[in-house]
Amino acid sequence: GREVLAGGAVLLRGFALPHDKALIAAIDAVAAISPFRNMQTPRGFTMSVAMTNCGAAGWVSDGRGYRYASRDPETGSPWPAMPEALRGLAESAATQGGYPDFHPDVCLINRYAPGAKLSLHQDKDEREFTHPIVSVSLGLPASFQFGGLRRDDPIRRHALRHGDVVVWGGPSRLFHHGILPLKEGTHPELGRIRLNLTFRRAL
Ligand code: MD5
Ligand code: FE
Repeated sequence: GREVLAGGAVLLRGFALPHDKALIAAIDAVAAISPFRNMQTPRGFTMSVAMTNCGAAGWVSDGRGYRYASRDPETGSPWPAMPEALRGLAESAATQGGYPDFHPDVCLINRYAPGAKLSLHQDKDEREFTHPIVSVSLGLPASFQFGGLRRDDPIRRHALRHGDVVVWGGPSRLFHHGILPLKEGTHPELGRIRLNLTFRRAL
C-alpha cells in the first residue's frame, strides 16, 4: 500500500517486510562495532531511546548540542560503513516514494524498549532540507505523532508497524513529529524492542 500522509510524506506499508531478517542482521553488525547508547540531551537529560549510527557521519547529542560527527564519540573510531542492504532498501523506498535521486550518506538507528519515547521535534541538523528522509520501522509497533511546520499545529497519530517505511520529503521534511511511549509487547523477531532506521543526506 502507498498512503499519502501529507504533502511529500508517503507511507509504504510493509515495504521492508521481505528484507526484515537481512536488515536486522545488518543492524546487529553495526551495533557490534558502535554499540547502542543513551545519549545526553544538551540540557543534561538521558534520552530514553538508545542510538547508534552508520555511514559517513552519525547524529550525536551531548552537553554541547546536536550535530553530525564523523567519529563515534564512544569508540573514537569512524562510524561503521553503511551496509549495502540498508542503502539499497532506502534508495528503492525513496524511488517508490517519488525521490529517485536520493543517496543517503548517514543512517541513525533508534532502539526503543517499552516506555521509551521521542518528544515532538523537527529534524534540522542536516545541511540541506531539500533531500527526503527515509524511515524504516522494525519490531514492536509505535504510535507516531505527526504535526505541521508550527509547533502548535494540530497533531495526528499514525501506527507504524514492523516493515513499514515512510518517505518524508517536500513540505513534510520539516514537520514536527514524535513517538509516544512504546507500549509493552513482544515481537516474534525482536522481542521487546522497536528499531527505527532514518536514512538522510546530512553532509
Ligand atoms: C522514529 N525518528 O520513529 C523517528 C522516525 C528521529 C526520528 O524522528 O529524528 O530520529 S523519523 C520521522 C520523521 C523524519 C522526518 C520528518 C518527519 C518525520 N515528519 O515530517 O514528520 O524513531
Ligand atoms: Fe525526527
